[in-house]
Amino acid sequence: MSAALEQPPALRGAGQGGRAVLRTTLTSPYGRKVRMAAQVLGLTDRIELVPADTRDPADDLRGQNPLGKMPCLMADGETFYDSRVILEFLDALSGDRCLIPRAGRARFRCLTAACLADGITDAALLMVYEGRFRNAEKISEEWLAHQRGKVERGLSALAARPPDPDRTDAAAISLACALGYLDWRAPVDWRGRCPGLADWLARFADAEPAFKATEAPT
Ligand SMILES: N[C@@H](CCC(=O)N[C@@H](CS)C(=O)NCC(=O)O)C(=O)O
Repeated sequence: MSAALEQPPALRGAGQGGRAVLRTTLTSPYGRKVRMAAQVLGLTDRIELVPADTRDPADDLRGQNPLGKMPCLMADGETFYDSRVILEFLDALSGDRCLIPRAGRARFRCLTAACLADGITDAALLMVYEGRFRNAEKISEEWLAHQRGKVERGLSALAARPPDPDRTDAAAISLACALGYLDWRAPVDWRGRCPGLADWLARFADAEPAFKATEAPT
């Protein structure tokens, strides 16, 4: 059978009803990217969410992703991580290719903006982990300042050139999830520093129902 005639993969897996399995908590900002993408692409019903505990050595997650990180998607006999790869996989699967432009300069601009937003989340997460994994007397203010600089410079760059708030692509999803995480963990006063980005998030949340629908329950 030629590749063109092959049955397309269908997000099948070991979840209930043969659904694919997504390992993530509802609070993970990267997991939220995937949950948002699935909703935007109309794939939510084909994915079962199975919570993961990244600190528990007995959790299967470390066997599924040797890095022990979530999100991790098991679909169609394969395991996919990290969130960027999963977004690309879901986008390709949906056939619409609306999250990441297929080719050209627009593709690399979108991916770079998404990486910048993810990098803000990475730095904010490292600030949170500094408090979580170290005893109070060992917390490094220098390290926290180093990470805070990344968050602040990243926010300034995105405030200067934000993605279109009326268009849900990978860059907008990453930025919205990064800002949602900053709201939750508050490692910097991002709303005070970047009121333009606060306006951006409000407009994006109005335009894209998947943002509010994927908020972690409080
Ligand atoms: N680049 C990864 C980052 C994933 C990540 O760091 N996830 C956090 C949870 S929000 C995690 O699994 N942390 C556990 C660890 O680093 O051991 C992605 O985009 O998926």
